[in-house]
Amino acid sequence: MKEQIVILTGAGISAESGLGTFRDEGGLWAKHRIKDVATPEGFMRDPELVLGFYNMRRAEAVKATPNAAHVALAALEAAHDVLIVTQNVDGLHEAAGARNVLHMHGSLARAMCVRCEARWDAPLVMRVTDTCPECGAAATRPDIVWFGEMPYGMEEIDAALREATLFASVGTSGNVYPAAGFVAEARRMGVPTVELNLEPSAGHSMFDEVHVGPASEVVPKWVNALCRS
Ligand code: BV8
Repeated sequence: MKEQIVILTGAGISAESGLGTFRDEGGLWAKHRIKDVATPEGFMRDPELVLGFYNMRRAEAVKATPNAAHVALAALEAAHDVLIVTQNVDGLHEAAGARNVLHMHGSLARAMCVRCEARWDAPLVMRVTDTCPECGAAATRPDIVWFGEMPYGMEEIDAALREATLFASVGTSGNVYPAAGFVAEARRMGVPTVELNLEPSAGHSMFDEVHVGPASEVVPKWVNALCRS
């Protein structure tokens, strides 16, 4: 049977590709304070610090390669209608061949203008002196959704959840809203829910099924079972 699957992914799916997660031991939020590097206020206070943080992550992301979990989710598109809603700002889902990917928290590959809100492909290294290609203002920033900012695609995500026959959550701690609330929304609409994570997340009890283990192992197994059903 062709499923309509909405798959939320988080930093855990990219961990085995060598990209840091946020809340694991030694994660990004152990080395940087969220309010300094992932809020608009932090950017206004010290744009160089914030651009440096994202330049470092962009340099790592361009060197990373998709792992078996990204590849398996991309393969799922051949057999089912899939929307990958990723909280991640790396491009590993697309690099693995996935076509229907929604970056709800933006992307390291994109930049935007604070003044005119134009968006374009980000240079590898962003500098405070960079100017907007549209309006010329020296007011560029990463096209990343920071805390307190509205995530992208919320209407599209709500519509996809309403049509879904299955909701899966892969590699996320379930700490950050509104993403962390999608499982409750799916349940309210009677959509079956499954979590695939290295360890049960904060919201694991909300899921009908929980597969515990590294994404590169549990995700291909889950995809194979789905494609056999
Ligand atoms: C908004 C930017 C409103 C890019 C990110 C109190 C209650 C409820 C909500 C709030 C509240 N106070 C404030 C809020 C709102 C806030 C929020 O939820 N805060 C939390 C901390 C309480 N949310 C917001 O501000 C959001 N916006 O609410 O806007 C609004 C409304 C109208 C108009 C305007 C505004 C915006 C949130 C987006 C922030 N940006 N990222 C970047 O720098 O990357 S958040 C960042 O953390 C990520 O993007 C991601 O979304 C989030 C969670 O990270 P995870 O992906 O889950 O990673 P984490 O490290 O936490 O977990 C990794 C998991 O992987 C673990 O479970 C681990 O076990 C697992 N794992 C590890 N290795 C593996 C593995 N799994 C499998 N295999 C492995 N190998």
